[in-house]
Amino acid sequence: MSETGVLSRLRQGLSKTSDALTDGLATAALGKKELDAELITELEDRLLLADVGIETTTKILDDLASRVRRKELDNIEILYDALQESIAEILAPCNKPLLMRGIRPFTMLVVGVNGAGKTTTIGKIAQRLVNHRQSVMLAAGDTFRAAAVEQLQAWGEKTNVPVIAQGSGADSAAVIYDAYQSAQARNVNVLIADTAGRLHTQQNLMEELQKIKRVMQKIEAAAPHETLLVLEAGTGQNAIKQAIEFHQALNITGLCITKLDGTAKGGVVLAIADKLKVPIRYIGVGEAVKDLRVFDAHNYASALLGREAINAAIV
Ligand SMILES: Nc1nc2c(ncn2[C@@H]2O[C@H](COP(=O)(O)OP(=O)(O)OP(=O)(O)O)[C@@H](O)[C@H]2O)c(=O)[nH]1
Ligand SMILES: [Mg+2]
Repeated sequence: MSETGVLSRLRQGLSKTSDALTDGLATAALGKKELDAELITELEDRLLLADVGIETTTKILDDLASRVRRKELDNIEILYDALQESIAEILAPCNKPLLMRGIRPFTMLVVGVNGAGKTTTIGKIAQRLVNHRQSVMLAAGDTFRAAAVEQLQAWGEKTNVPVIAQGSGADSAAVIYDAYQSAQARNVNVLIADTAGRLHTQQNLMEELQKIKRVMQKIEAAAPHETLLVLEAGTGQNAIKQAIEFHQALNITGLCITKLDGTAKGGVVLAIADKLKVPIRYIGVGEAVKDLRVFDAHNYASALLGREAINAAIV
C-alpha cells in the first residue's frame, strides 16, 4: 500500500469521530470574525460528545482561545489549524513509540478487560515484528476462557510464530514462566504474553496479574519490559477508570487503544492522554493486521479533524 493509502486508512478509521467533530462546523463558523461564545459552546458540545471529558475539553478550548486571539476566522482552516495544535499538545506526552532494542528476549505482558482486543492486538504486533525481521514467541496465558488458547494458536499459524501453551485450566503464571524460559533458550527477540480478560474491580484477578509479573521477575528483574494495557475506545470515560485501576495494580508502561473505527468516541484518547500521561504505543482502527498503527500525536490530531496526516514517516 502506498504511504498516502496507509495515511488515509487512519483518517478513515477515525471517521466516525471526525465526522461528529467537524460536520457542519464550517457552517457554524461562517461569517464569524472571532471565536465567540456561540462557537465555543458548539465546539464544547462536540468535544464532550466525542468523550473528551469536561476537564480536557476545557483545557483544549482555553488553549484554542489563546491561539486564535486577534486572528480573523474568515477561513475555517485557521480554526482547524489551531484546534489541531491544541489537541496535539495534549497528546504529546504520550507520544513514545515502544523501543525493543537491546533486550533479548524483550517481554511484553498484555492485560485488559474482557473483549478489549488483547489477543487480536498481540497477533497484529506479532505480524508487525515479523515484518521487521524479529523472531517472536507467544505465550498463551489466557488459560481461563474457552477457546482462548486456540485463538492465539490461530494467530501463531497466521503469523508463523510459535505459541507456548498448556491445557486450559493451567496456571497462567506457570505457562508464561515456561514460555519465557523457552524464549531465552531459543534466543527469541520478543515474547508476548496473552492474559485472560478481567475487570479492574476483580481484586483476586488483579492479584493474579501481579503474581505473573513476580514470576517473570524471577527470570529477570526488569521483566516484563512492557506491561501493555489494551483499552477499547468505545467504553468512553470508563476506559479511564480501567486505566487508573490497572495502572495502580501493575504499573502500566504502555497503552493500546482499540476499536477506534467502531466509535464516535475517539476523543477519549485525549482524556486518557491528559489524565494518565502513560505512553500510547498503538491504536487499533480495524480488525485486520494492517489496522494496528503506531501512535503518533500529530497524525492522530489531524485524523481526528478529518485531515490528512502530517507525519508521513510514522505509518
Ligand atoms: N473493529 C475493530 N475490532 C477489533 C479491534 N481490535 C479487536 N477487535 C475485535 O474485537 C473482538 C475481541 O477481540 P479479542 O482480541 O478476542 O479481545 P480480548 O481482549 O483478547 O478478549 P478476551 O480474551 O475475551 O478478554 C474481536 O472480534 C476482534 O476482531 C479494532 O481495532 N477494531
Ligand atoms: Mg483474548
